[in-house]
Parts: sequence; C-alpha cells; structure tokens
Amino acid sequence: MSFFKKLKESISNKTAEVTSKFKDGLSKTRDSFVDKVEELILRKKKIDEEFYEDLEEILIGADVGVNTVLELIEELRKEVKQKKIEDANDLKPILSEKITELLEGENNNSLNIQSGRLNIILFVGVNGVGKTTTIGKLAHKLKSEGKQVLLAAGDTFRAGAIEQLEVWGERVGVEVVKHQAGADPAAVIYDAIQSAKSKNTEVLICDTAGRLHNKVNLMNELNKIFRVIQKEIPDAPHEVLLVLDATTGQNALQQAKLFKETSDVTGIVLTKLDGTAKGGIVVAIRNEMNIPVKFVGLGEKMDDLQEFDANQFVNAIFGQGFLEEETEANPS
Ligand SMILES: Nc1nc2c(ncn2[C@@H]2O[C@H](COP(=O)(O)OP(=O)(O)OP(=O)(O)O)[C@@H](O)[C@H]2O)c(=O)[nH]1
Ligand SMILES: [Mg+2]
Repeated sequence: MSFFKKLKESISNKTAEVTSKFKDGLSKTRDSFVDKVEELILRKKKIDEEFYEDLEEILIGADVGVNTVLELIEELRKEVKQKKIEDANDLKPILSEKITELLEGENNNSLNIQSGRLNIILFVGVNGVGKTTTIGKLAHKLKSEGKQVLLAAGDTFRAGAIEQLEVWGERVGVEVVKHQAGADPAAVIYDAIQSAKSKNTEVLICDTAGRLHNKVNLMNELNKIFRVIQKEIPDAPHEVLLVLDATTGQNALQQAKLFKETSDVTGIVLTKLDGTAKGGIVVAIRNEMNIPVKFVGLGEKMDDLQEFDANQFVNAIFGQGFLEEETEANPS
C-alpha cells in the first residue's frame, strides 16, 4: 500500500473513530430529541402554527435555551417561507443545518498552545463538574501528541483532590506538582511554574478548587492565582477553561455567566454529555455566551474527551436518516 493510501486510510479510520465516540456519547440526547422530532413530523405532516409550537417545546425540553430556540424557530420560519416548504419532513435537513450554523460561529476551537514557550492552561468551574477528570484526559491527549506536560494540584481545599490528580498523573504518565492539603493554591501554582521552567515543559495544566458556597472567596482565590501566574509569565494563562456539567442544564449557563464576569474565560469544556438527554445545552451555551466550546466530555475514561466539532455533534444527534436527506437536498 502506498504511503498516501495508508495516510488516507488512517485519517479516515480516525474520523470514523471520532464519529462513533460522538454517536455513543450523545445517544441519550439522540434517542430522546430525535424521536420526539420524528414523532412530531409523523403526527403533523404539515407545517403550521401548532407544528412550530410543538417543535419549540421539544427544543426547550432538550435544553437548547429559550432565547436560542426563539431565534432558531424564526430562522426556520424564514426558510420555510422562502423555499415554500409545506411538508414537515422537508424541515429535517434545514433544522440540522440551522443548528450546525449556530454551533459553528466564527470561533476557533483549538487550544492556544505554541511551541517554544511554556503554555499555561488554568481550569476553573464549580465543584463536581469534572475539572480534575478533564485535566487527566487533556494531559493524556497532549502527551499522546508528543507534548511534555506537567500538572499543578491547585485544589488544596477538597479532601482527596490532590490524590485524585495524582492518580490521573500516574495513569497518563505525567508528573504532578503538589503541596499539602490546605496549602495556598497560588503557592502550588508558583512552584509548578518554576518546575515547568526548569524542565522546559511545554504545557502546564493547573487544577483549582470549585467551592461555590462562597462566591467571593472563590473569586479572590482565582484572582490571586492569576496574579501569581502573570507575574511569572505576563501573557499567561494562555487558556482559562471553564468546565460545565451538561447534566445541570440551564444552571450551567448561569455558571458560565458568573465566571465570565470575574475571569477571562477563553473556552468551555462541557462534560457529561453522555449522561444527559439534554445535549441541546451546547447550542444554548454556544449561542448565548460568545465563548467557544473547545471540548466535550463523553464519558469518564481517558479517551472520552473530544474536541468540539459542530458537524460531528449535529450528525451524531440527528443520525443517518437526517443526514441522507440533507445530502440529497444539497448534493454538493
Ligand atoms: N459520565 C461522565 N462523567 C464524568 C465526565 N467528566 C467527569 N465525570 C465524573 O464526574 C465526577 C466529578 O468529576 P471531577 O473531575 O472530580 O470534578 P471536579 O470539577 O474536579 O470536582 P471538584 O474537585 O469537587 O471541584 C467524577 O465521578 C467523574 O468521573 C464525563 O464527561 N462523563
Ligand atoms: Mg477536582
């Protein structure tokens, strides 16, 4: 087999692998959301006011968010009018196309990692959303891309948090800089930066505590961490990733607003999409927050972190039936 053929095959295997990860991870959303849309189309057949109202309800039920749903329905109405569509079945490819458009935006999903410098990624988010787990998965991903990674155990607050990060460190073969429980998180991160500098580390990923019961404390702590990082490396942190738990629905949107007010969040990681039928939250966050969703968590294992991709996401949700019709409608 020629080199190019092999390369092509390996790329297409990789694409198929990613597609199936998205499909598996989003099966709950697909089963509930698409079944409801299919049922509505079968029941109504024609597009009328009641059809839009029912569709609105299904979308809101999938956590797409009221504002986004209203926008989406407005877009659909325009398209239906313009293309003189009557049959409800013909709306399916348009619906998936519009959702893809909302998700694509102009944002760049890739991480701001540059070679030849120490890149610092800070993870923030309330407790239990999946920060530490995502750090483990991301460390694994970056390491398998050949990058030298170091972790900082900046959650000195929650019992067991340091050990949890160490377990991930061992699992993926990455070193962890830590202090004792209860130590100053900013001091841990300071030490981690010194260690990273001395080892020529490419990426330092910092964990933080997620206590929200005292919002002012949490924000003060994060501010102190920012100051320490910036004193050492003025243009860092290069990424501030806010982790949100998809199963918390509209609450996740509230958290995003809160963190956006207090820190310069550069990207969102939406975890536990595998555990919810309401994957529409991605659309709400993407549309209402103006912060790119950079990764999605589709399970608890180290391979279950995927770069967010609007097309893969929509394809995984709408499945083959929708897709085939779309290809027929746009045979480009
Ligand atoms: N199903 C599923 N579970 C996940 C995912 N991401 C994280 N989890 C689980 O969510 C739980 C909490 O994850 P942690 O990583 O400890 O969350 P955290 O934000 O670090 O929590 P604190 O340290 O308490 O602030 C763990 O049981 C993880 O295995 C995901 O994408 N899918
Ligand atoms: Mg944690």
